[in-house]
Amino acid sequence: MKKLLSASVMCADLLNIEKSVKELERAGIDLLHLDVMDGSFVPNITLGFDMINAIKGMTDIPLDVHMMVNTPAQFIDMMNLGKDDYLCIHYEGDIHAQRTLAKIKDKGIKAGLALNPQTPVNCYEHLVDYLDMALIMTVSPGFAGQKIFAGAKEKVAKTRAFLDSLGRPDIPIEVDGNISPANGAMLSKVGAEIFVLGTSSLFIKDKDMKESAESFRAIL
Ligand code: S6P
Ligand code: MG
Repeated sequence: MKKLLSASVMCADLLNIEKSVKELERAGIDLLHLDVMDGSFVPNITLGFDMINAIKGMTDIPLDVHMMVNTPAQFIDMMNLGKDDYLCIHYEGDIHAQRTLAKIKDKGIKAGLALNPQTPVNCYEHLVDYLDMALIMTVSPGFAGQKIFAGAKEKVAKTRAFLDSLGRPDIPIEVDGNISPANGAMLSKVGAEIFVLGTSSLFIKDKDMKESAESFRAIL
């Protein structure tokens, strides 16, 4: 699979969101990463469904929605997502993750399952039939600007080997949190294919986004 860049929209200029999205289009970004936080699963609150639907209406870049919420199933019907969009829930936020993933797929949306740093990769074992993507959190979720956790490289390598052993080399691994060019290159080598770009690589004051995106792509 082609390696994909997913821009973390919570790090963009939210007061000028349309301008920010056009800038990301110009930068050749592949996906727009939209963080939804509920103030309960994580100690922060971010983008809501009206904002997500408004963004969906202003661009052809597919969306990559990351639900950092408890019981995500209740929110699925509130978003206008399509066949090229990803909707990713957290294993830790849903004791009925199987049913929720099945619901996402029944709606024709690509389904993803995210794991916090301490959650073991074998959680994917009985759910691979419902997965279009595996999101490995490389920080504890909730905030931009954090430091990658110590076991991130080993965990991504282990996830790739585990999914391969289940006969699913086609399920891409997304990495999210402190994906700087150096960390991106390190994780690309051990199997990451989708990279969430935030303050560590794309949203840097006085730096051109197109140049940052192109130099990031060059090191993968
Ligand atoms: C936060 C969220 C992430 C951040 C992203 C920011 O937990 O899920 O998607 O927006 O990690 O990137 P950075 O480079 O500031 O860590
Ligand atoms: Mg995220």
